Amino acid sequence: MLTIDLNSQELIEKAERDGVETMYDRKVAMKAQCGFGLQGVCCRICAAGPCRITPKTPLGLCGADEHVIVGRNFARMVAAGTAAHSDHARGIVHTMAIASRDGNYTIKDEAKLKNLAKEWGVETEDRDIYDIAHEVADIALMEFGKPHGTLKFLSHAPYQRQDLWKKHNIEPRSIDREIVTIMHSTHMGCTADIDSLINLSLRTSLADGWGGSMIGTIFSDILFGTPTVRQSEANLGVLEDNKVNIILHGHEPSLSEMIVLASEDPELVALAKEVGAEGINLAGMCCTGNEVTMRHGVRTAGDFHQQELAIITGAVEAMIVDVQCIFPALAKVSECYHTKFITTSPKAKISGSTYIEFNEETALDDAKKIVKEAILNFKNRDREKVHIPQLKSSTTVGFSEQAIIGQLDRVVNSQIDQTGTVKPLVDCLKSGVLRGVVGVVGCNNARSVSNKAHVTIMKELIKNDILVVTTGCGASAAGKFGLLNKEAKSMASKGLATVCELVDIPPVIHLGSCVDCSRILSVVSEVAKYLDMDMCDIPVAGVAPEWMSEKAVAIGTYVVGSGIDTYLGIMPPIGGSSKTVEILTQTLQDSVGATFKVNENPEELAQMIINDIEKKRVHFEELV
Ligand code: XCC
Ligand code: SF4
Repeated sequence: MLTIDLNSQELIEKAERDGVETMYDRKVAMKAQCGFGLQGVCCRICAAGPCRITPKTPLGLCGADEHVIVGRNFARMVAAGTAAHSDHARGIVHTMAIASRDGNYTIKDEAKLKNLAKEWGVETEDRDIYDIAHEVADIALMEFGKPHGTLKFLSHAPYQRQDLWKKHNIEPRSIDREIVTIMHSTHMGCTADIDSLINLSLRTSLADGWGGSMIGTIFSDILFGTPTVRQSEANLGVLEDNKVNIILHGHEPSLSEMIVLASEDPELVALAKEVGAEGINLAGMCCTGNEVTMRHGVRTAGDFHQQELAIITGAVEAMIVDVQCIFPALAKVSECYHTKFITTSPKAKISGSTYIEFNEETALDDAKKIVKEAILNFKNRDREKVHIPQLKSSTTVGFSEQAIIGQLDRVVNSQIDQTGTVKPLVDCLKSGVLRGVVGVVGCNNARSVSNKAHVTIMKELIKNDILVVTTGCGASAAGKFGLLNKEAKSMASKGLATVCELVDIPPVIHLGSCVDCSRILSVVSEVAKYLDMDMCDIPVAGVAPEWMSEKAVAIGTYVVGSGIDTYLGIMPPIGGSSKTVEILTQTLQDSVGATFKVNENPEELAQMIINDIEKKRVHFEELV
């Protein structure tokens, strides 16, 4: 089986009939993957190589052994992932720096901005909110390259965690600097010590979680609004036969927010009617999909593995992308249908696409131009080629940290006078009604069956009184399979189902896009601080059942660096170095209080998590 998603199965068959190649065909054609690559023991860092480690050639030409080679490759994955999240965040901060009262971008969450301004010592009294915004943005931009000190958001962690980071010299300085340090240290002839390579990886990844990603989340909330709870739907069944279908794919909300605005423009709506459509239907994909469903209820078309399939429905007028997780293959697939594949970012130009550059300065005009392209393409839709699969599920989305606390307040503020805290969540954890909270996040990976591990693991966890929070393509999977629906509490065990009933939440909570994994850090940190514990003492865990991207490696590493055990359903390319495996899966327990655990069998992985949460509870219950 290739995927457990029935819509996907239908469209894979349609692709075959249409003679269109997809990732699933390439997966079959690729057959065996490179063993050296899988083990991480191929080094291409200098042009004397590639050097590949085998029993007969245990050293590269420079004498680097398998630990050095694997460690350097791992560190570079962390650096690339951190760069991607953080450069996305930088874009958002630059956008905030040009926000203005009568411009395209305004400040939507003034309270959050003022809180941050106060935290950073920016004057707020009697000041125009936009002056505050610009000063705060300037300070944030310095976080990327400031010459002195460490990252400001480290102070959001419990003091025990901050002390630990200091003790192990993994407090990130500025974001870009950590990335550069890894690129330098992994250059030919630099760091050749596996412990140091892992330490560098930890420090850089923490610059992602408590730096780039956290800035991305907080600044997006300030600019575009902190998500609130709302209803939506997920899966390719959200595409509509009689409307102009536009898919928003990629990551940065600065583009998608403008497309949402443009799609409501009366002139463009009228134009859509003129060309014979009933209106404009936006649908999201990957993390952009998560951003717009969280803030606007825009329905989710699908996840990473459905990007080609969406076009294969024959019903998509435009696939609009910015950066990250975009298959170059979309150019070729869209040629087989009428779909316009529109790239917009100078950071991700793709040959064969229609490039319409999106500039923050001219954002709304650019967005209108893009939406217009889509509308004008409606007439080219070939009715013969259209097949929209029917399945979709209803979802409840929009759980920012504030929305979660708001939801908790609604239930308990009648009993206690202390609102605005995580106390109810803490009480549920203390009493054991909830055994723990687990973040199930990340991509789809062609090495496994699409969505199977996500769905299996989420279902197992909620059957065992474990509340699941989710982001990224994991969240899309949850949405598609009905797990983000409040009715899904019927799949949960008694304790969790009661909590869901009382707090009026689904058993799997959608926290947003992948940069929003920082929301998970924030919630766990608040719980820990409430209890005066470190984050590693709380019965929580992170899981990336089907991860594939370098960004996921950065996330997994900062989650471990934050004291939260991380479970992977796909083995990272480290198997060729026993020392790397040992450090990541065992030794880190002594330094950061958490490790990675890997099992490619989803049922077994779920059981491991459940057992480990119970073990963590023993220690936790002693402490509370
Ligand atoms: Fe990409 Fe963010 Fe992975 Fe999905 S989950 S495949 S990284 S879109 Ni982030
Ligand atoms: Fe080979 Fe060393 Fe060059 Fe890597 S850095 S390619 S191991 S010589």
